[in-house]
Amino acid sequence: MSSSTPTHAESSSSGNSSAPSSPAASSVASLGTDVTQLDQASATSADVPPSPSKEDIALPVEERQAKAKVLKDEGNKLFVAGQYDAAKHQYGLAIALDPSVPAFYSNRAACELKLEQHGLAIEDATKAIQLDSKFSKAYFRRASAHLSILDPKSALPDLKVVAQLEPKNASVKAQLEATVKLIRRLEFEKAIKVSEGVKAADTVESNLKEGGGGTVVPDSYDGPRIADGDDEDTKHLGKIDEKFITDMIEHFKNGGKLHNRYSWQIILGAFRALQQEPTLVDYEVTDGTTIDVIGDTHGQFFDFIHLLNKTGAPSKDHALLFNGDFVDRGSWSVEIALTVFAYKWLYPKTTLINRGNHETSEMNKVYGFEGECKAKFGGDLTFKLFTQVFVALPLATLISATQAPLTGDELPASFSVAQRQPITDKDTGRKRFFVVHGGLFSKDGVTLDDIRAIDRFAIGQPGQAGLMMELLWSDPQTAPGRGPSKRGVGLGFGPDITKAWCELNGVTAVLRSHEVRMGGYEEEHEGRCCTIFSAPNYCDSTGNLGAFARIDAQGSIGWTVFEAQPHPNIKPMAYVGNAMNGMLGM
Ligand SMILES: [Mn+2]
Repeated sequence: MSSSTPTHAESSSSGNSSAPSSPAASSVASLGTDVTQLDQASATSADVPPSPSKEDIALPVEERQAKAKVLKDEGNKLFVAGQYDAAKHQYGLAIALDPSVPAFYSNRAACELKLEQHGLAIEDATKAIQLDSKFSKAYFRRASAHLSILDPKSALPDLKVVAQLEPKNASVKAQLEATVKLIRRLEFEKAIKVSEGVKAADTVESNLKEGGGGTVVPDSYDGPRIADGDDEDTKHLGKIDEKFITDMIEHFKNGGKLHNRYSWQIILGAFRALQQEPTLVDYEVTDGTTIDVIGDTHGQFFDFIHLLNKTGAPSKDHALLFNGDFVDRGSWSVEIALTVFAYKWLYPKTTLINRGNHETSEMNKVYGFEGECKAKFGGDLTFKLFTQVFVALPLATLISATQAPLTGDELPASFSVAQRQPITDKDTGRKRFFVVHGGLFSKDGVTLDDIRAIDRFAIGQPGQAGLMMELLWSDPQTAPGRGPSKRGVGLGFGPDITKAWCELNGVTAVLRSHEVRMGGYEEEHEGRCCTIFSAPNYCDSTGNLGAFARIDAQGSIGWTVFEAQPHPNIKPMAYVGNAMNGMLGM
C-alpha cells in the first residue's frame, strides 16, 4: 500500500497525528471529522423545501404572517453573512407560513442565484412577478438567472421592464446594453463558425515555425524558457521538462507572465496529446500506484498550487485526473490552464483531463476566461486556440482497479454501501469508477460504448441536448427518478437511476464535480455518486472546503480536504465587464 496516501490535517479538529496507511483509513477519519460540513452540504443538495412546525402552521393568520416576517429578516441577515443555503431555508419557511408576499420569493431567488440554482431562481422570480407585476427586483433576478445559463434572449424582455420601471437607473441601462451586445456577439460567432477556414492551432504553429506573430522572445524577458526541440521538424515546438514547470509555477506565484511563445508551445503540446485520446479514456490503477481525482478549480490558482502540493505532481506511478472546470470565475484561469496543459505535455499518460461545462466557448465569453486571455495574451488568437483545444478534451475517464476489492467486513461500517457491496466489472470482478464532470443521462440504457462512440470533434460545443451536454451538465438529486434541473440546464438524476446505470455498466461509482459541497466532497446515492469540488471558498464567498479523492489499486477511495489560501487582491471575474458582473451576482 502506498505510503504517500493523503492525510487531511486541515479538516481534522481532533488533531489526527498518525498518517493513515491507506485510502480506506483516510476516508474513515475524514468522515469522522467532517460531519458539520457534510450536514451543511446536504442542505445544498436537498430538493425538498422545508416545512414549518405544526405549532406554527396552527397559528392565527396575523401571528403566522408576523412569524413569516421574522423568518424573512433572519434570512436577510444570513444572506448578508454569505450563508446562502441557510438563508434560503429561512425564506422557504416564511413562504410556507405566508405564500402571499412577493419579496419572500424574490429573496429566495437571490439565494438560488448565489447557489447556481438558476432554474429554481427563474421559478421563484416568476412567482414574485405574478404576485406583483411592478416588482423590478424580481424581473432583474429572473434576467440574471437567464443570463447565467446563457439565455440572454430570455433575459432581454425582463431587463426592458426593469429599465421602464427604473428609468433613472444608469446601471440598469448599462446592463441592458451589455446584454444586447452579448446576444449580437453570440449570434456573430455562430455565423462565422461555419466559414472559419484556418484553425487557430495552424496559425499559431506556423507563426512559431516562421518566427512571426510575436513568437520571438526578447533578451529582456526574465521568465522561464522552453528549450528548442531536438530536430528540424520539432525545433519550433520546443521541449518541456519538469524543471521548466516548477519554475513556471514559481514565476506565476510571483505575479510573472509567461512569454506568449512558451504559452503557445504548452497549449500545442497538450493539444497533440489530447487529440490522440478517445472520448472515454481508460485508466488502470496498477499495484502500488494511485490516481487522484480533482474537481472544479475555477481559476483559483493559489488554492490550486496548495492542492498540487498535497497531491504531488503527476509522475510515472501517480496520476492526476482534472475533472473539468479549471477555467472561468477565478481570475487566474490562464495560469491554471497552462500548468495543467504543461503536465499533459510532459506526462500525457498520467495527466488526465475531462472536459467541464466551462471548457466551452460560450461560457468563457460570460464567465471571464475570454476576457482574461485578451488581457494576458493580447488579441484574440490565444482564446481561439484554447477554444479549439478544449474541443479535444475527453468527456469522461473510466478508472479500473487491478487488484481484488476490499468488501463487507474488511471495511469499516462507516463505509458507503457502494464500497462495502461494490458493483464490479462483470469480467474481472474489479472495482471501476466512471469519472465525469456533470453526471448521467435523460434516458435509460446508455452504455460505456455509447459514450466511446461520441464524436466530440464533430459536435464541438455541447449545445442544449444530447449525451455530451448531459455528461457535462447534469446533477444528482435526492428524489428517485429524474427531475428538471435546479440550475436550468441538463437534468437531475436520482439514486435509483445511478444504481441501475452502475449495474448495467459494471461500475462501482460515478465520481463527478460541477457543484459546490461545503465539506469539499459528498458521498451521495449510497456512495454510488460522489461529488468532488476542489475550489475552496469558491468565488471568495462560499466558505466551503476543497477536496480530492485518491484511488488505489484495490479501488478503495480516500478523501483529502483542504482550506482556501490567501491570494493577491484581485477579485473573481476581474476580467468581465462591470455591467455583466453585476447581473451575474458577483
Ligand atoms: Mn461545472
